[in-house]
Amino acid sequence: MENKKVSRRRFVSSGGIAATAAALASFTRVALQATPYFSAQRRKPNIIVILADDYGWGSSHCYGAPATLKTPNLDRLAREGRRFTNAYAPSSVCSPTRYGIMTGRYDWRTRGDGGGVIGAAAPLQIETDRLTLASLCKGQGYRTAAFGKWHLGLQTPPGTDWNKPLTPGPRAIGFDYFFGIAANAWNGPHTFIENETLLGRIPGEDVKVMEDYSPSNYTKGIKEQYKTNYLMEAFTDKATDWIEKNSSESFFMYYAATAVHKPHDYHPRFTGSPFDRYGNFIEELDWCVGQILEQLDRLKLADNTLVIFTSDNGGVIFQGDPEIKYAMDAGLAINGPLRGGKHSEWEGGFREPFLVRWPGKVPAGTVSDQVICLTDILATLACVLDVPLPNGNAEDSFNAWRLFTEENPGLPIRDHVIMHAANSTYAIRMGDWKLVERKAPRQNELYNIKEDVKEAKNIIAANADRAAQMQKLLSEARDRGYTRPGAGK
Ligand SMILES: [Ca+2]
Repeated sequence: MENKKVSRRRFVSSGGIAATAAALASFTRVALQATPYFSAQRRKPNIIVILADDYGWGSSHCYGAPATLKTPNLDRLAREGRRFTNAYAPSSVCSPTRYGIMTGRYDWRTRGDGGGVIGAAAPLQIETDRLTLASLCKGQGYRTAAFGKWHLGLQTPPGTDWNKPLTPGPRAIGFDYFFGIAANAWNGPHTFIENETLLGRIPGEDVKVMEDYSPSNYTKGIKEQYKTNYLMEAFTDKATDWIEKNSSESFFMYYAATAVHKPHDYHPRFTGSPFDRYGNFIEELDWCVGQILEQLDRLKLADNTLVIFTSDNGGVIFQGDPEIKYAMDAGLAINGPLRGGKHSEWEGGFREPFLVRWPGKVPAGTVSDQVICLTDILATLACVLDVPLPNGNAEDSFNAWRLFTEENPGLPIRDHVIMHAANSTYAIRMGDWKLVERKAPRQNELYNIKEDVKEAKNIIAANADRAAQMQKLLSEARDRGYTRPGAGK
């Protein structure tokens, strides 16, 4: 491995608040990355990554939501594992973050500065020769599957022809099996996809999405559109069945929920949340997480399974959506105390709930304030599997294994994280500071987000040197093509 071995003892002894503060102040010091200490494990662990959609930092009880919002299963993950408070999505919208999670690389390195989501019929966004979470695990003999919302594109440019096999897709980047939908619930073709096959087609008829991918569209050539209220249940049934059928081998499962992205269409048995439809949908998401955890319990797999729960971007706080407005008026701070939400360049767009559970490995009931990025999952799993990361891959992925497992916080694993908003604004966090890069004629902004979590006070004038240093690092990181040391080709 390229990373120098550092003993667990040394990390523990170097931990503590003073060491962390000194490291943050110095900007550039980053701890050497650890190698796994369980390589004698009898069987490699199962790995489950659960990705919620548009699920805000403050939208579960374990992240400060009122107890009247019922999230017992997410709370259970926090109680039995570690809760991160400074986990960042690389983008404040869907597809770019999904690319980042899957590849450990910032999406703008491949797609440019556009920043927005891809269309529902976009071609596959991930290069098929690139290391992904799935291909990493598959390469180690894992069974691999993806369930739920894909939204990473299917087929090749110029985009998806629904009348042809849907390849390349998930199975071209390392998944053995896929069951889910192409993009958002309202997007055509309004029917499930299994592997490369669009299900429910009318024989002899062409499939045609009518027409503009808006909430009112529909699809010709399929027998019956799926009912959006039952999507989450369908994904969960398939996922829990798959776990059972594949539990004789180590497995990797990526479960991408459609909750709590609109439409807020939940199973009718979820009723009565004081936050109305939005709250009911959150409670269904929580229930689905619980189904997966219960399946692990039933099969006695929980002790050898790493479970990660997070979200692709912050929650929507658009007051023009009456269901969102109702929940907020009823007292739900969707993104906790953070400013802004989905799409934005503010913390509410990027900072995500991030829960990690692995009994016996991840200390139960603990909290980490360390900065991590969702792109770090790939390098961390590579550490878990003891696989060196090849150059030219996982370019923005830092191994967070130490932060998952150590009792003491220790030094940061990364000295900065870059964020990219839907309007193509970049921001960079270093230590407690966040620089928002503005295009002329606007001026850059600097916030101390530890002291000013709401990003209310731009203090760039008094900290011009720091801002210039951060701007330089941001520009260099963009130009260089990678941020993980040694990741260049
Ligand atoms: Ca999303």
